[in-house]
Amino acid sequence: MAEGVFPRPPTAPATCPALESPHAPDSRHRLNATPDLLAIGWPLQGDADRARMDAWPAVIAAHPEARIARIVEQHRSGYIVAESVDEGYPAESLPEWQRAGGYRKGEATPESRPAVGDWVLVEGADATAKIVALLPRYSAIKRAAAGEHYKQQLIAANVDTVFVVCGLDDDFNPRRIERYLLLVRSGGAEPVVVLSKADLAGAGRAGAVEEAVADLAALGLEGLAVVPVNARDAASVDALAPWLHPGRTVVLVGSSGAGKSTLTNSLLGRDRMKTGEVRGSDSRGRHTTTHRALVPLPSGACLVDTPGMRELKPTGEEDVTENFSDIEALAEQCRFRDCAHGREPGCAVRAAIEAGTLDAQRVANYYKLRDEVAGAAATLADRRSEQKSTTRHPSRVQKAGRDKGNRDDDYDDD
Ligand SMILES: Nc1nc2c(ncn2[C@@H]2O[C@H](COP(=O)(O)OP(=O)(O)OP(=O)(O)O)[C@@H](O)[C@H]2O)c(=O)[nH]1
Ligand SMILES: [Mg+2]
Ligand SMILES: [Zn+2]
Repeated sequence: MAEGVFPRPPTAPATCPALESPHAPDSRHRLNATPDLLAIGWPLQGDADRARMDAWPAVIAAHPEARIARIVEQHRSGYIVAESVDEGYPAESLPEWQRAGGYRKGEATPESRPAVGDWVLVEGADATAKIVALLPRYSAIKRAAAGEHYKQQLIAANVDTVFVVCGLDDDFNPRRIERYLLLVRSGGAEPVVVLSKADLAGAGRAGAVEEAVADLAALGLEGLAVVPVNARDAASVDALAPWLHPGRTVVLVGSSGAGKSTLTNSLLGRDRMKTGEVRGSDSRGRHTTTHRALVPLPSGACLVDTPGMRELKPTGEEDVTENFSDIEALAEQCRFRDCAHGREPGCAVRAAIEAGTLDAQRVANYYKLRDEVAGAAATLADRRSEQKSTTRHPSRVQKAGRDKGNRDDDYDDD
């Protein structure tokens, strides 16, 4: 558990002022934020925020006794929620969220259970604090969980921006970054590539940072921000300020050892998250961070630190073409509509590769990702139809619930 914040259950369950007048003529009135909620990332009241909170008043009105809180930590054993910067406490979740999540009838799918960043309604205080509802989320960063069975894993909810952290030591790999961007974009958040360890790039060789930035520019992703930093240096991480305004939530993703927790500490101005040395031989991290945690920053933004993950399997809901629109545009110019860009005459994709204007590896990555997404989409469709048709098997479901409790999914896979 993170130092200095938890647990301190609210002794007097102060009703959130936003909920004080459940019969106000305009139910939107109850979405007015308190300073406490604003400090943990409550969306500011701009029109865009209002629109994405459209469905909230109805849920809030259905629980007049409840207080608004945010999930700030997610452990295998359960959730920590907070109602302000310094109040975090364990809260019991709904029984259906405590059962092993799956796609059998009657089970809550993993992605329908709360994750760090979710806004929830809580009733009761101290040991009786209980999450009673989940406010519909406006963005969700997810992947298919590692492992042989199809399962979605929610990395964080209600985030505006995802910092894809990639170390400029042996960690740097444009193909892997491309994968991250696919998952981030389909989750409804803006990706920013943060190239950490800029001070170590190319073992100090001049121009190494610029080369990495150029490699990413070659991905052809218009408007993609790429920010090289030394995560240990507060002045250097200032370059991330444009994404760290009040009311905004940012999640850090990247492999173990990339510097996510180091960055968190530098932005926070103190060492709250534990960090760990990487292996000298291959720069791999040691999975120092083991749970996701939301940290309010002095800038007013919230940052979610996560455990490292290397493998990123698509869930099947991604739109691959959106991320490779340049290749799609070329393919439209091929002579044959069903051109496989192999030996067909008049292939515009192959011509571009031969002319050196398109990277062959990137094309290969595109088709690989497209096939993976298609495979995952087929499995997802199967699971969803199974969930509709199979009858529940009570003994199995109960056993799973007893054994696993409020388990979280596998975090790490590299
Ligand atoms: N020189 C240098 N070292 C860095 C930088 N960022 C991180 N490190 C070091 O890299 C190691 C790993 O950093 P962490 O912040 O623990 O990495 P992490 O991404 O949180 O790793 P996990 O929690 O395992 O996922 C630590 O020894 C950091 O001091 C950087 O920009 N420059
Ligand atoms: Mg960490
Ligand atoms: Zn072709």
